This record gives sequence, structure tokens and C-alpha cells, in this order.
Amino acid sequence: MPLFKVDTPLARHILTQLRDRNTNQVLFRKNLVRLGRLIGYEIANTMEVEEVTVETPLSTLARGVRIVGLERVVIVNVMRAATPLVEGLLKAFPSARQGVVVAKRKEGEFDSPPKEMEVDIHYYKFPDVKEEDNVIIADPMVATGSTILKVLELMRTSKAKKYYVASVLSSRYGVDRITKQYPYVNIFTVEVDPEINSMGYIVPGLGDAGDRAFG
Ligand code: HSX
Ligand code: HSX
Repeated sequence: MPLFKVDTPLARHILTQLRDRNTNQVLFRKNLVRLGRLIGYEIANTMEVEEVTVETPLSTLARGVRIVGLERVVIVNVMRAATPLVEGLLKAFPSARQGVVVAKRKEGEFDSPPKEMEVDIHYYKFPDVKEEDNVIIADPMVATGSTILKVLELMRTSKAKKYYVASVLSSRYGVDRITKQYPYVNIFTVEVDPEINSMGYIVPGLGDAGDRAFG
């Protein structure tokens, strides 16, 4: 299951507002937070569960489940656009440890849609990732996939149980490129757009998520 589309009506409703050029900065940021929460819940819903029994206040036993690994999450914030998304993910995984990567694509206009873009990493720091951890790399946009591939490369020595990408909008090309190199990475995204333009932007897309969220 490398690609998982979070295409519930509510997630699509929020994405539509994000795409709308008339959506202002405050609503844009709030919507990224809301989607972070929804994507987080979808990720949690795919995690392994075990049956447990608890005692209720009525001194009666009740059977239920526990999601294994809910407490073992590491969220990687790909600055800066991912920050509101991470805020939402933390609602689903309140005890997550966090890593950060400050990454910047070398922007420019190319003759044709770029197949990859150079990505400068200005800083990164990850917590100690253990075998039982679930790593969620958060970046609202996956265009050429270059940024996520770079982050996965930075994390190559880590041996987590599972790796996820939490994104809002991805391109078909970017998803294929990541899953080809890292078939075990599960990409959660609300929508997959068909095109990348000659500047490496997803089309129809939503513009530059970092600029729209932060100005
Ligand atoms: C934007 O470009 C996003 O926030 C991502 O960090 C990046 C995605 O592009 P790509 O590396 O997938 O082409 O700044
Ligand atoms: C700048 O670009 C700084 O390193 C920021 O952290 C980064 C922001 O990229 P984006 O997420 O706004 O695209 O060089």
C-alpha cells in the first residue's frame, strides 16, 4: 500500500479551499492544521492493533483494541511549509518525538518540467529513531519528489518499523519516483495532481504552500 489517498469529503473540502487563490493566509494555515489531523488519523487507522481488556468504572471488563505504535511516532517537519501540518499531526500523535529538516529547492524556470530539482539542506536534526518507531515525514507538497528523497537519504541509517509521508498534494511523477526507490514508504496524500510545470510546481496545485501559509 505505498499510496493512500485521504480523499474523504471533508479532506477534499479543505483541499479545495487551499487551492482557491482567494483563501487568505490565516485560513490557509488553519486548513493545513486541519488536514494534518485528518491525515494523522488515517495513518493511525492503518497501524497494527491488538486486542486488550480494560476494567470500566462499573467494575466490569470490556474488550477493546490498542493501536500498537501510537506512542512510538517520530514526525519530521520539512520546514517551513510543513509546520502547520505538523501541528495537526500532533493532535493525532500527541506523544510524537520530532525531527526537523530545513530544505530549499533551487528554484528556477526550466525548458521542460524538471525530473528532479537540486535541494539544499541547511540544517537537520532527528531524534534517536528506534526499530519500533513509525517515522512520518511531513511536507504538504510532493512535486518532483526531490525533497522527500533527500530526507529519506538523510535518514538512511535509521531502521524504523515504518516510514510514512504525510502530504496534502502530490504529483503522479513524484509519487512514482519515491515509491520506485523506496517501495516500503507509505505516502498519504489528499490528492494526486497530473502535472508539474516548467518551474517544478504542481498543476493545478495550490501555489507555494510556504508562501501562502507564512507570507
Ligand atoms: C516546496 O517544494 C514544498 O514545500 C516541498 O518542500 C518541495 C516539494 O518539491 P519537490 O522536492 O517534490 O520537487 O517548497
Ligand atoms: C529558505 O527556504 C529557508 O531555509 C526556509 O526554511 C525554506 C522555506 O521553504 P518553503 O517550505 O517555504 O518552500 O531557504
